[in-house]
Amino acid sequence: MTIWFATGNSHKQRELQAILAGHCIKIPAEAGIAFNPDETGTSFLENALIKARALYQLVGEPVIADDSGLCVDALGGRPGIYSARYRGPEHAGLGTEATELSAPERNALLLHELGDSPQRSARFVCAMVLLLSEDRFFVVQETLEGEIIRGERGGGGFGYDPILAIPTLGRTVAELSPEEKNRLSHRGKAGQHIADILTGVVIH
Ligand code: ITT
Repeated sequence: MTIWFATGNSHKQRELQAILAGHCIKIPAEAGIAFNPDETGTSFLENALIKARALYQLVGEPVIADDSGLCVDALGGRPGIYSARYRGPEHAGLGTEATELSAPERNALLLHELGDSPQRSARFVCAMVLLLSEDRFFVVQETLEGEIIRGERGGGGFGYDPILAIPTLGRTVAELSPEEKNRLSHRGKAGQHIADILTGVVIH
C-alpha cells in the first residue's frame, strides 16, 4: 500500500523505503504538497506526532512521521530535538533562524563546541509515528549509541553520520553501507518495529 511519510528529507525517505520495501513511501513534495509544519514540541515524540497529524489533515490517509536527532552527553543532550537547527552553544536551538546551516557546517560547529572533552558518548534518537486515523496511532522510539570522533569520516549517509562512530565496529555511521546503517540505526530499528505493526494491523 501507499503510505505517506511526513518529511521533507529525502535521505530519510530513502532509508525508510528500503525498510518498508513492500510499501510505497510517498513524501508530500512528490505530490506537490508544501509541507513544513512548525516543530513546536518539547520531545522527539511530540514533534513526530505534530508532523504526522499535520500531513494526515492534508491527505486523510495513513501517515508515518519521524523526528530524530543527535544527543551528545557532554552537551547535556544537545542538539537533540534541535539537531536540524543547531547553530552552536549560543543558540540552544530556539529555531527562529531563517536559514539552516549545512550539515558539514553543523558538524564542524559541534566538534568545535565539544572541543577536547574526554566524554564523547552520544546517540542518535528516532521517534516514529504511524498514524492510521485521527485518534489511532502507534509510536516507537529507538536509538543508535556511539561516540563523537575528532574529525569527519566517511561519505555515506547524511547529517551527523560522519562524526558518530560505533565503537564495536570502529567505523562512523557514514562508513556503513546503506544496508548496515538500516540494520543498526535508530531509524532502521524504529522502521522495523513499524513494519512489524503494519503486518498485524487492520487498516480501515
Ligand atoms: P523533516 O522534519 O522534514 O522530517 P529534518 O531533516 O528537519 O526533516 P528532523 O526535524 O527530524 O528532520 O531533524 C533531524 C536532524 O537530525 C537531521 O536534519 C539531521 O541533521 C539529524 N539526523 C537525524 N537522523 C540522522 C541520521 O540518520 N544520520 C545523521 N543525522 C541525522
